[in-house]
Amino acid sequence: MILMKDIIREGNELLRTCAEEVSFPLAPEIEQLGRELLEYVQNSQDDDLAEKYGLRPGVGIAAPQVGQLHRLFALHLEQDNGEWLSFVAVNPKIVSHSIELAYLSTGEGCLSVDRSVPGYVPRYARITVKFKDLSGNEKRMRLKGFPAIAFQHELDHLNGVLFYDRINSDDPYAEIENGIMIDMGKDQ
Ligand code: NB4
Ligand code: NI
Repeated sequence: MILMKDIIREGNELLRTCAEEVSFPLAPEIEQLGRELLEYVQNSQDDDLAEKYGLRPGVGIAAPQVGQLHRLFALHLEQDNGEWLSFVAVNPKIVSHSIELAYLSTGEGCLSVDRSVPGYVPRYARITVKFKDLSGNEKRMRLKGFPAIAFQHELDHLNGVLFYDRINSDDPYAEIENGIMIDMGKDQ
């Protein structure tokens, strides 16, 4: 299982390197990696397991964060309608997106960034994405709100981008033109 010691932190160049497309059929070690990424986010949201293994909670994690420069990540989050979005995305792509932007009221954090970096992180408000699942099935979905933000945070990791690269360093909480705020309640 993935533990915090396996998660690389900012300063490691791998976090600033573009990851490679994955070829199908998946090599067993890549399939295993995908399963372990999803297992991490599921475990991290289980209070007992998180406590037992000292896991920092997450709704997503990308392969480069465990030093693997392959284009896949896992998401595990509850949507506003109570439905769970829980999958491993291989070779994910944004097919189309809104002009409108969106950002979390609380800003963002990252398992690979051991410090708080305050500020709004503007992202596309609505996206249509496509990716393959671990069995090679093509998936297409439309995302908005928090799921859209989380998907884009993970996709950034595959391109060596960290959330604070998108914060307006002169005025971190400057109003985001044509942007909607996603209320996350208390700080994450
Ligand atoms: C990725 C997220 C940062 C912003 C918003 C949030 C948490 C992460 C980073 C968008 C994607 C990890 C991956 C949380 C969290 C809400 C749901 C359910 C019960 C606790 C859990 C806490 F843990 N970010 N952490 N950061 N990243 N919400 N939640 N809660 O997930 O670096 O690249 O368990
Ligand atoms: Ni991250």
